[in-house]
Amino acid sequence: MQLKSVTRPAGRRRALLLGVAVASALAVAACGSSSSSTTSSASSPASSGGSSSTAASSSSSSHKNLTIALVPGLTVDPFYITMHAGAAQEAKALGVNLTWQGGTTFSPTAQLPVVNALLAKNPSALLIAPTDVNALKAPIQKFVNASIPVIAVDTTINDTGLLTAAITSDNTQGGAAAADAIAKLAHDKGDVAVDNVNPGISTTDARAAGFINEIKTKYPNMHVVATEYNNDSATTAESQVRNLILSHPSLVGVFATNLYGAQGAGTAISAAGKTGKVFVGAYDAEPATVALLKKGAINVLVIQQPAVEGKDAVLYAYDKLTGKSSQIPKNTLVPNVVATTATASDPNITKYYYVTSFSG
Ligand code: T6T
Repeated sequence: MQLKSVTRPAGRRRALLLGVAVASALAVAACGSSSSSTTSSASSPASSGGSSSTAASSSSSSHKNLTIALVPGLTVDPFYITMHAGAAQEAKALGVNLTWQGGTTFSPTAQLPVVNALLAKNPSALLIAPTDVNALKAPIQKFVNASIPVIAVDTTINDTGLLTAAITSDNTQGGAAAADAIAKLAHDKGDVAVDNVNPGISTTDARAAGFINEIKTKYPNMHVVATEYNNDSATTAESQVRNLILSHPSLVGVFATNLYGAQGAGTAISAAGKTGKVFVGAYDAEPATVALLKKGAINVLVIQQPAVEGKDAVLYAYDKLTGKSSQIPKNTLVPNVVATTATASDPNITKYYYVTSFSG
């Protein structure tokens, strides 16, 4: 089932079309090309369509000196690998250079040295998935002070005034969708728990809040009995969910807010023989989580469109660097796609599954 999407402003349509190109070029349909993004703008978005397209085709050779740096939350996560693929496709189409550097764990400790080293290289623009809403503010401020525009992609920081734009999935909606799906399977009653990453991550915090709020406001006979933090570790998530099963006999559902939590929660449910008894709603579609979805150890997967996010981020950076700032939406919300065990092999769903490698 694909969730409601809203058409982009006319000036963004070229990005949408490029999304199609990314999906075909990768032959994996990772980017959810047919969906569009909702955008809102602090300045006014372009009212006349196609100007980026014209600029891209006429100027691709004259912008070879532009280097856009993409710093993911971590480099080994299929979500960010798929984002890289979308960004690289867009950079190629626009004739700009794209660099990709990051840590191998999702933490400010791993990300800060990468970001600080990048500043010395003076890229034309920085695209970043900040690993913490506060810890990345000071380094991002340094880029802004050096007149290097910064676009947040996926996660963001608290001080959004520093950013040229922010692109993310509809995280609140994704959490609420998981809550509704679990409630339906559990006949609107019982205890549920959240397995989150770490406090201070904008995306996963919003997903957890969306889930908890939906349960509290719509399901009076359901109760959120615990929130655990797994530090982006599937192994930790697995042992947390095993413990939740033991300590909460009325547990009917677990919401895992990202890919590693999903792997851990699904594995725990399967190992404990709780498939079909404790329902799992979770985020992100890569081979391990899709396998768990297919066998019913995960019941619902909220799938994002990271290639679309990466592509949009490169386009907005290009617009900023080529004098088209008025075309850039301040906030872009990319819709989710929700998969269930029943739809896991449907081509309309599988085209959104993430890639696990990209060497662009
Ligand atoms: O869920 C994605 C991303 O959106 C989130 O910000 C961090 O975790 C992932 O990368 C999945 O591991």
